[in-house]
Amino acid sequence: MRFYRLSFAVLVMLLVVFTSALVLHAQDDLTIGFAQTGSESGWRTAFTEAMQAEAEAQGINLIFSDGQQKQENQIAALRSFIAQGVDAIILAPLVETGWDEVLQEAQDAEIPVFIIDRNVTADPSLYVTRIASDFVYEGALAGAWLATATADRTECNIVELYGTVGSSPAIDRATGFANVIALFPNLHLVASQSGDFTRTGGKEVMESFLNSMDPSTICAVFGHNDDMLIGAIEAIKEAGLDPGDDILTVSVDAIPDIFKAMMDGDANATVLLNPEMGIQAYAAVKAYLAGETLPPLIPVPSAMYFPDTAAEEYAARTGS
Ligand code: GYE
Repeated sequence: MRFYRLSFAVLVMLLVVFTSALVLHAQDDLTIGFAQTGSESGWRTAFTEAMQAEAEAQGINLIFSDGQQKQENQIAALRSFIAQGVDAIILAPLVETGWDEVLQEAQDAEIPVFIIDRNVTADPSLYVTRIASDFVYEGALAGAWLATATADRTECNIVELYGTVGSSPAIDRATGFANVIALFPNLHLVASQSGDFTRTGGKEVMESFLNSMDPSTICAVFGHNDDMLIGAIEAIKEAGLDPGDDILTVSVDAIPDIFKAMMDGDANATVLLNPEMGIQAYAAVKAYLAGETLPPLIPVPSAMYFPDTAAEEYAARTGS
């Protein structure tokens, strides 16, 4: 009897060792398909590089696809990942809607999908979790800073450089910003137009604002990202005005070039969007594949930066 009890215990132990070896083995050979939106901004490029570097550091086989700002390319990438039988898919969606069908296809093929960065409106049962920052909060932070910076002004007309239409950061940052400025009667949002998160788009939109209204009546510009704001800085200078002084600026991302603009006195504030999300994303994939249950959202914290630390932040990011 004692012998049987002992051998049963040994059997259980062997089983545990065997299954954990299987899980470890599976995680050793992890193949993940990553569908990126494109390379529209400095932040996006930093995010792609961070995802690739972290995959390499962890020995993950990352199949990367650049959607080139087209949802159909991203859907095709997901279908190709499914056909290749990857262990998991990480999707950074361009826009919020239109994902249900392909997410259902992944689920039917038993391939778990993890959403990263931007949000989707799809049924949450079609993906495991989302790793992302709170874009409404980012917009609110930008609005709160502007309210403080203009507290001594009776009127402040603001123009907004809107991100990609239909993308969650554009929708949410606009909402967070509008919610806060609505609390301050001196703040007025007088114009908003999409620059598609690109530098050239931001410049064109700012030029059209400067041409369509008396430039001296523009008190501040809110850019949904730093790249559009940097484009706008050029337009403001070309119009003979002083960005960061005649027109206050606030934007989101905290890329090296916005710190450079702060060092030059051209930009006033930025909200951090951390591009180092690979660490959390791959940890989530591994935890899920090991049988853990994950929360529906894995939050990535934000912060704000101002000219006083710009040189330090620039040096930390560029090594110069
Ligand atoms: O702010 C912008 C990029 O999806 C939140 O996308 C992200 C945004 C980011 O193009 O620079």
